[in-house]
Amino acid sequence: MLLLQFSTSHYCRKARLALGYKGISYQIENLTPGLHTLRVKPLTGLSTLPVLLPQIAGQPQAIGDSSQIFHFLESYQPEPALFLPNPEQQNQAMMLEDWLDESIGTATRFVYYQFRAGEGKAIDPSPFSQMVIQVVRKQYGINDTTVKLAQTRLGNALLVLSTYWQKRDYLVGDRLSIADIAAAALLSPLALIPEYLQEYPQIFERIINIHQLCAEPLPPGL
Ligand SMILES: N[C@@H](CCC(=O)N[C@@H](CS)C(=O)NCC(=O)O)C(=O)O
Repeated sequence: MLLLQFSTSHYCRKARLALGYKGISYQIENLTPGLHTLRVKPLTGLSTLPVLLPQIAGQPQAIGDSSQIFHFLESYQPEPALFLPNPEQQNQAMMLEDWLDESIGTATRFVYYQFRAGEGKAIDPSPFSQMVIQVVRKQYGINDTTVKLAQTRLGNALLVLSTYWQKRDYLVGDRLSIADIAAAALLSPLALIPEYLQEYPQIFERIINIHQLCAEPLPPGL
């Protein structure tokens, strides 16, 4: 299998965690932001990464969107399972995954790129990196006002998730699910921001633990 990705994307990390959890071997092709659409749009009709190319006879040519990649992987190789056997719990895990994808992953992006353009500029002050950051900020409408809203949304989410993860090891049910993997991936960029690292140590402990369960190298900052 081949995973088309941006090396730093938290949604691509989400796909890698699932592949790693299932122990599926795969290769990676890192694409250049902007130019990536030329490669990706004809394959999926989308402009986003990750995209998985199974490269297996009888399987789809390309799967776009990390949630669809989860579904494909689960049907392609059911064990170890990403989906929970109890239908009610699986619905809950799917709802959490969707909330993490559509709301929290976006909020993380806003807060992260604000940090990288300001206090965290020293992480990579090169003109190329700063140009990419400015392009991303423009593309997604990242500014002081939208960042403030994202910070509030993220603060609420981190409180809820740390309460869940403090009560038990997994967000839903008694084993790892798509909800845990989505949370571990989509919150991971916050590990570079000292305030989040200090305020929510238990969140980052779980992120580390889930990366270990999925045999995925830890995100920068951890
Ligand atoms: N819902 C999508 C979101 C993926 C996403 O937002 N990917 C970003 C990178 S983090 C992307 O490809 N952005 C480039 C673009 O939109 O052109 C998923 O889960 O795969």
